[in-house]
Amino acid sequence: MAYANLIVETRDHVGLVKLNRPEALNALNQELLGELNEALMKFDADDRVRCIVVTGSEKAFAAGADIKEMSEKTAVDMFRLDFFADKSRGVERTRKPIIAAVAGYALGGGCELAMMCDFILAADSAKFGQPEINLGVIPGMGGTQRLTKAVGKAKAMEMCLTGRFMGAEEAERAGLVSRIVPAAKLMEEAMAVAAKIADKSPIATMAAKEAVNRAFETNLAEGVMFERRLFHGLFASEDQTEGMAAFVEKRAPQFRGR
Ligand code: CO8
Repeated sequence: MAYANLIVETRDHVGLVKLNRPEALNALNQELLGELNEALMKFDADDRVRCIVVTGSEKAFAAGADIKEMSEKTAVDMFRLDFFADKSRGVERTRKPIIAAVAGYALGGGCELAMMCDFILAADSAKFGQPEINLGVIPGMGGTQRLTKAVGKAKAMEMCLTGRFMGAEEAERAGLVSRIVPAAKLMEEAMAVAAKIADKSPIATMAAKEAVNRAFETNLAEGVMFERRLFHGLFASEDQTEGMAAFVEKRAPQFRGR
């Protein structure tokens, strides 16, 4: 299906979503986020897709929520619409791994969207920031929470209070991104990582995602118990039998998601 603000395609077992509002540096408006929600839910329901990559352009992953769309809204409008809550839920609800491949600006809602994904692969041109403070507001899609968990209080507080941007190297040092790659290689590398994930058992990658995410929601004892139960449960899958048999037989495993 064609979208007004996205380019969506499937390459082998990888679903690729490219945010495509170049005239506004991929600023997130309700229409774009609604489309993203729909595209992700479709990928999640499609058995051929085992990993998803979300990206933007060379200049901007996304320069934030659309300030022009928000500027006329009242508090009642925002509350009534539950602004962006529903529309951004697709990212959180997707059970398959999502990689954010970020080049250029990832600001405000753009930084928050990248952080909602499972990990961020950054081009050396990436710039992260929560500049909402310059507009008289604060992050509203989880930025104060996810940035703090990712980079710690000192950097998160400084960025949210001053609006300072963080370059790729600082972001990697601080733990916001998994790796930096040259901008020209970003998509090649993101697709290669996604293909590597897509080669694993999709049951196991979903379980790994759930278990790592649980670390943010619960205490250590509960998290470890959750992980152990998922680990035990994976022994009911054909993929576990295949993975371990393939190791013993010194051959490559064929995971079928069962
Ligand atoms: N919204 C709308 N339009 C934008 C946005 C945006 N966030 N960012 C850029 N644009 C538009 C510009 O208006 C411009 O359009 P036009 O040509 O029609 O004037 C076009 O994109 C190109 O932008 P610039 O000319 O400004 O490009 P520069 O290279 O000079 O600057 C910057 C790039 C530094 C990224 C600059 O565009 C900028 O500062 N943008 C705004 C960044 C920002 O403040 N982001 C935070 C927005 S608020 C937010 O994200 C809140 C999230 C929480 C929402 C959840 C609600 C519950």
